[in-house]
Amino acid sequence: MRNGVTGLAMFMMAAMPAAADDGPAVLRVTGNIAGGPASFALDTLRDLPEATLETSTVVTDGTHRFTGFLMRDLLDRVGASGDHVTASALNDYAVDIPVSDFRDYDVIVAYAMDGAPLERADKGPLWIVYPRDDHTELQDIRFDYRWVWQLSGLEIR
Ligand SMILES: Nc1nc2c(c(=O)[nH]1)N[C@H]1C(S)=C(S)[C@@H](COP(=O)(O)O)O[C@H]1N2
Ligand SMILES: [Mo]
Repeated sequence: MRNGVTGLAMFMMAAMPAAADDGPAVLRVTGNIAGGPASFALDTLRDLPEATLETSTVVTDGTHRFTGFLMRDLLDRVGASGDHVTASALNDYAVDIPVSDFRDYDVIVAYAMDGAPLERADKGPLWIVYPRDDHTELQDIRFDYRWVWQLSGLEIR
């Protein structure tokens, strides 16, 4: 039942542009997705199942608790099919990420750190966060590139 309701909500979420009262669109998903290009407001993304992870990062001191949603949940719910995701940012940074990362690891798209919303000036509003402390192989420059902060676009390819 819960899955049915969530599935319907997510289908509608994918099929419709962000509603005006959900605030401005912060993430655009394009490419090989079932419902066509979609833009999401932060409040809409918060409706995805919440995922948290605690990890250190290469750009902050100590460990932090990140809150967001699993990247694979978003890809599943928009009906993404492809091997790669090009993740792009507000500062025009872009990087190709193999979709296998999101199946092999609980990679999240974070909208909060230590309970506070991520601000644009502080890597937000969305930041791809890998569980780097849980997997030694993720403690590598190859993966550091994929921690896209100020995330604004995903193109499935
Ligand atoms: N939006 C955005 N995300 C980014 C980058 C960037 O320039 N812009 N640099 C990447 C690289 S090369 C690394 S090593 C890590 C840490 O980068 P930083 O030290 O510039 O924060 O973030 C990645 N994510
Ligand atoms: Mo880097």
